[in-house]
Amino acid sequence: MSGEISMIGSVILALFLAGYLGQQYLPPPKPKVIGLDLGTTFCSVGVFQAGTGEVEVIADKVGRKSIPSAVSFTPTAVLAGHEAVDLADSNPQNTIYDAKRFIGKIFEPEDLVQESARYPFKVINNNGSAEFSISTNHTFTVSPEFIGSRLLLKLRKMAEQHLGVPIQKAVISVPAEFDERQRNYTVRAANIAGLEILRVINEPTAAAMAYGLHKVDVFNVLVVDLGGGTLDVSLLNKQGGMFLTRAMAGNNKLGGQDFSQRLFQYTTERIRQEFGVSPTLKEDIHRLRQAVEAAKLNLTLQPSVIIKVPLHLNTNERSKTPEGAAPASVLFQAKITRELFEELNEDLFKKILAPVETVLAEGHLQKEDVDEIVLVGGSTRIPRIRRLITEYFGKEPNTSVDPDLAVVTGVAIQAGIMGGSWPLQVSAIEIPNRHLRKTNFS
Ligand SMILES: *[C@@H]1O[C@H](CO)[C@@H](O)[C@H](O)[C@H]1NC(C)=O
Ligand SMILES: *[C@@H]1O[C@H](CO)[C@@H](O)[C@H](O)[C@H]1NC(C)=O
Ligand SMILES: *[C@@H]1O[C@H](CO)[C@@H](O)[C@H](O)[C@H]1NC(C)=O
Ligand SMILES: *[C@@H]1O[C@H](CO)[C@@H](O)[C@H](O)[C@H]1NC(C)=O
Ligand SMILES: CC(=O)N[C@H]1CO[C@H](CO)[C@@H](O)[C@@H]1O
Repeated sequence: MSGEISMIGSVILALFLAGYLGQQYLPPPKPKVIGLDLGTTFCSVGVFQAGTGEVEVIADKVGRKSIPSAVSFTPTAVLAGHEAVDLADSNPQNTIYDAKRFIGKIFEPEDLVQESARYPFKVINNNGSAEFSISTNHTFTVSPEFIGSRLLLKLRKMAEQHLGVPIQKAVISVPAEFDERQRNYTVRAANIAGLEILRVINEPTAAAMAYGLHKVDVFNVLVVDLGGGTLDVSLLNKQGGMFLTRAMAGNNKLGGQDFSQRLFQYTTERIRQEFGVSPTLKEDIHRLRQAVEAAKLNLTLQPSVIIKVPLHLNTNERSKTPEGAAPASVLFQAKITRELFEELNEDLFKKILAPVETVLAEGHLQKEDVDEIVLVGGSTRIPRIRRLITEYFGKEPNTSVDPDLAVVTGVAIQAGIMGGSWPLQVSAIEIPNRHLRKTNFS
């Protein structure tokens, strides 16, 4: 009898030991909370991997770490991300982008009319809120938060596929200037996508966290976010583990598009000088714009690029020939140096400093008081812009994290904290600042 008991005891002990050892060697638990960056033009999802202690930004099947913030409606499907962009040309009225500019916002009727004039899709006014009118085989309206939900659902699916577990919880970022209503509607978008939002954090705070600034001894952090179309500058104060947004300023008409436009104007002028006419065919202009965009990106890494674009120009002699004559095919070639690109944009680049000075003045700080400068947004890759900021502050900004993924990286760290897979001492909390207003230069 006692032998039996001791045998049972040994079995229990063995099981206990096996469990203990197993726990030591078992893979770390899968992340349960995802971090979401619902951007105006691109969205991303990331997770904090407890095993490696690193953030993983989740890629799609072809390795792309962000999806365009576009949703397209067809009679049979609702597509989000790249699939939606593929339809933008053939289905422009039913392909919605920039929905974040409308989410949770109450508009004056005339402002909404002005906003909607910029888009190929129909924006309608529902008692001050924007809605989008869709016409497939029937006509209906959708809200900005519904558009957001389709993007978030896509990101959730990407995460579930990658992690192999269902996901129901998330942390999401919003612009610091979002008011309570805009935050609520962003949360609603996530709820429609079947996600519970554990915390909403400001994008600049997330960017600061991507650099681990919640863990180190810094006090004043300046975040410069320069994207495709807008500049946002935020001054953060860190007290203990808490971030407070002290001041915000920006320019909602300054970004990468404007820098490309300057180069585009320069190349069309060169074409006019060389061939006597400017390109007018839609396809020519499209090809030239693509070449200019590629050149802009290349000039970040290389001192010069050669632009080569085949064009079909209606040159002077040709326009006198009888109707039906094909336009002349020419090859436009030009060498573009980084110096030229910088000269073309110097006045625009300098505009970045105005909101920087404003937030410093509003925060009653000298530029020497700024402990760390964080750069976010694709346009902060431009070497001249980095130099401008370095020279202004007399110190290097923090740039080691991909500026397009800094926000999602920080949100994923916060998601890791909320999911409990992060050592306890570092929990970043944000103090809401309800009285803050953003100064806009534009
Ligand atoms: C639209 O087309 C889809 C697919 O062909 C069909 O399922 C749906 O019932 C149609 N809706 C209307 C209102 O005709
Ligand atoms: C329209 O909005 C106002 C406030 O924004 C609200 O008081 C009113 O009830 C709304 N009307 C309808 C029909 O929803
Ligand atoms: C936002 O949501 C909270 C919680 O649901 C609610 O108490 C608050 O009134 C909402 N605020 C606005 C402006 O919609
Ligand atoms: C940009 O650089 C890549 C390789 O670095 C090259 O393949 C591409 O042709 C370049 N584009 C232009 C417009 O020069
Ligand atoms: C220029 C630079 O890299 N500065 C700082 C970036 O952020 C880290 C904190 O994680 C600092 O230690 C670096 O010095």
